[in-house]
Amino acid sequence: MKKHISIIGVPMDLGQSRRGVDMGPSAIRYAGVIERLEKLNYIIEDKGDIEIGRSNVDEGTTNLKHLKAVTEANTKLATVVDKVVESGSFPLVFGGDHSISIGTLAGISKHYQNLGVIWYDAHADLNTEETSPSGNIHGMPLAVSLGLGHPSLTNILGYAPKVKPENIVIIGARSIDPGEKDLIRSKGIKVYTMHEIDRLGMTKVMEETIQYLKDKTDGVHLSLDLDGLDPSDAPGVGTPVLGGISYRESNLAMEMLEESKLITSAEFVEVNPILDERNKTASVAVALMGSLFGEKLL
Ligand code: B3U
Ligand code: MN
Ligand code: MN
Repeated sequence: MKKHISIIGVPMDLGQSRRGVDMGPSAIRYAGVIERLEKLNYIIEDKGDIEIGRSNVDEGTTNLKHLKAVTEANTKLATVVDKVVESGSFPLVFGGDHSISIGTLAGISKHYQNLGVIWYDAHADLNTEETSPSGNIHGMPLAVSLGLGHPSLTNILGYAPKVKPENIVIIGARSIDPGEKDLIRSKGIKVYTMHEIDRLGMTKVMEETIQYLKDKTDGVHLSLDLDGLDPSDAPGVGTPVLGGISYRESNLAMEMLEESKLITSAEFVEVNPILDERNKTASVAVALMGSLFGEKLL
């Protein structure tokens, strides 16, 4: 039987402060994702985009920017993702900024006892309202998924937490805030910073990641922030950080994940075509999806 993939676009830019990332889903579709995955013999259902409300409501006492609109959009996303998982199709979500991971994980995790999460990112996204230097919710989704943060975010779909700290692996981190470092240490979260990637090489990092997750999880979600890659390979992102993972290393990582057969859902976020060079970053995202879904060089 042919495998089904359901694409969900989330044109969200309210989790951070640079406009244009709301055009990420269009840029990724324009870069030919559907044709690319159909060639690999999947049946693709494009569910279109989640509607993002843009009301300029008073947020009351919180420092969290656009809390209400981000909560509403993530609740809608969670409901759609939940149904996709229930139908047996593979959820493939396109951002939008990384705050959308709150909704993706809410929709997915209720179907698993022990969901694993690979967080491929220059940042740890482990801030809370108290530790955030910016108030931007895209710097918080992994903390929210651990049950830490504003209750309207942590309780989407009525349960928390969505993931356990021992089921998370962060790969590519190189810009980690002090409060995030404390949380990584206190929760014992596994992190491969650029230091470990350089020292061990991507092959070993992925072998260890797969080994670490394979026996204790019953599904693994890949949350890939394009700013995990080096800005020379993925310039179209809102918060580029020098010294990142190369395109080649990233393709290898995706190929190794494909071989492992561990990945049960994925999202590609933070593509901002306004800041990009001729849609390069969306094209990189699509190439990585090719590798993740089984494209071979020979
Ligand atoms: N850690 C910082 C910056 C940041 C997080 N995620 C991105 N940037 N893309 C913050 O604002 O929380
Ligand atoms: Mn991120
Ligand atoms: Mn990031």
